[in-house]
Amino acid sequence: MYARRSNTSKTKTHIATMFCLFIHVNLHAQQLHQAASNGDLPEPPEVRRPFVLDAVSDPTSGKAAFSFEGREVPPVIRTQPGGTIRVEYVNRMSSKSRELCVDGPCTNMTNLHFHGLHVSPNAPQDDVLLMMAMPGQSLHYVVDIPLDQPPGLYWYHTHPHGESYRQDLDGMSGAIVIDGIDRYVPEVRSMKERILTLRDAELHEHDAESSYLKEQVQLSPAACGAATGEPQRIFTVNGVVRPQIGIAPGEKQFWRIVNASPDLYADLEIDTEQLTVLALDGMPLAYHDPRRRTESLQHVLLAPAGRVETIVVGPNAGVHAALRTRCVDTGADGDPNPAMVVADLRTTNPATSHVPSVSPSTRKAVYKTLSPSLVRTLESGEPEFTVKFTEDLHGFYVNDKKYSPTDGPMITVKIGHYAHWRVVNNSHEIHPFHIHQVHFLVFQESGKKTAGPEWLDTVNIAPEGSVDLIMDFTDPIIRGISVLHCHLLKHEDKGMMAKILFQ
Ligand SMILES: [Cu+2]
Repeated sequence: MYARRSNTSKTKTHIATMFCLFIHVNLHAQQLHQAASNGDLPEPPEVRRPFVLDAVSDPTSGKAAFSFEGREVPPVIRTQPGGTIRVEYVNRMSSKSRELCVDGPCTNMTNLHFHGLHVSPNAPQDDVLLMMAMPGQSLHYVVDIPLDQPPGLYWYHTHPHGESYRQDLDGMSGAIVIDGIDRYVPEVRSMKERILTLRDAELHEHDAESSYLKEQVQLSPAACGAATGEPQRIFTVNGVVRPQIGIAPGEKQFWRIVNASPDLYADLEIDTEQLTVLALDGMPLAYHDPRRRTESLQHVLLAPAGRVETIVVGPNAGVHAALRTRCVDTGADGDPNPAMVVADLRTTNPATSHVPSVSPSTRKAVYKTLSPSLVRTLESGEPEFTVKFTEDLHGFYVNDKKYSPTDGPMITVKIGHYAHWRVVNNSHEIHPFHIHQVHFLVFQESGKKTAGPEWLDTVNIAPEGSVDLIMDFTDPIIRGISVLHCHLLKHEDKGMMAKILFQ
């Protein structure tokens, strides 16, 4: 049962005295500057043309970062179906890292993954296996977006096996918007659009600043699920701890939220309203069902890498509302994932708002409906392939195999069909399953039909649980060698990944 969490008068006092807080860990001087003193959500720069993205080692913290046009602020990449993303990715990181990766000091090799896009896994496109830049080297990406790419929110992040976790935790990620979601839900055309990229601030035990951060986000001290130990992270939004998001009473805004954390789950809700969801993992709900344009949801679980695109209505004047994450039970062997405040909604006058609106598109919507009889046949048949996630003290495994870069493909699939797959979690913690270049329909969780089957590219699997999926292997553009893996990136770095050949 939903219960409002905030005590209004107490929260008001809290906000009045609250000043915007930045963190040293993931903090970059320009972001500090950009957000200035009012705590407003910073708007990241956007890029539509070919651009240069530098990987740098921050001179103060030694942490890895993206640098764009001289500032350590990752841009939002924008294009449309049929467009091309051109990035010259230059590795200017130090060859002597001050940071630790899973196998010792990081080597600072790096590359890019374009998460969720239905594009080629071959160079110079979404290739995370052979495209790799050591410090001093560059990569030239030319990624062709197909005309039938579902318009929505995707993201890019680095994907060097063994070092993904550290780089992603340091903030090497950014949003990608494929324009045209208004073809499915025209009413968003008049709305202000906000892009919220959730990343992490690290907490340290017995540290005054960490205590302060925990207070700022009202980190719930109540026990949360079966995980033990102290919380290690809180969320930031566009690089800021608990920013304020301006919205007028009754105003409708279009929020596009990506969970770019390498290991925190976000179970998002807003105190005062239901979320009017248009898309999950970049996929408009209407893409597979033209009659289903939006869905009203009380809360939405975003595994690491997950996205939600939702209409938010400004609360009445004087009513405080926050965007929060609920506690997520990660299982007995999982990491604590407590409830906290992610951002506050701040009442503004719409006339003073400079946030841009959704740009209208002129093309017609593309739909991809599956016949109910095909779905029934796939669902009732035995799985064509089962992925099993396990872990022990020595590592993390897919089908009892720890990933090695020299491996051949674990599985070959013929392009041109839909396939029933099962992913089984034989461990005592949750794992998010992700496969590159493919969306799948989640129709069964731990043997039970899901209440609302959803098309996703990253799905959570409960401890000792399973999911049954209909994989969309129909698109010839994805031919080549790619990967599937757990999107808790520390698990991926420690072996929970496998190659797949799309043939
Ligand atoms: Cu995992």
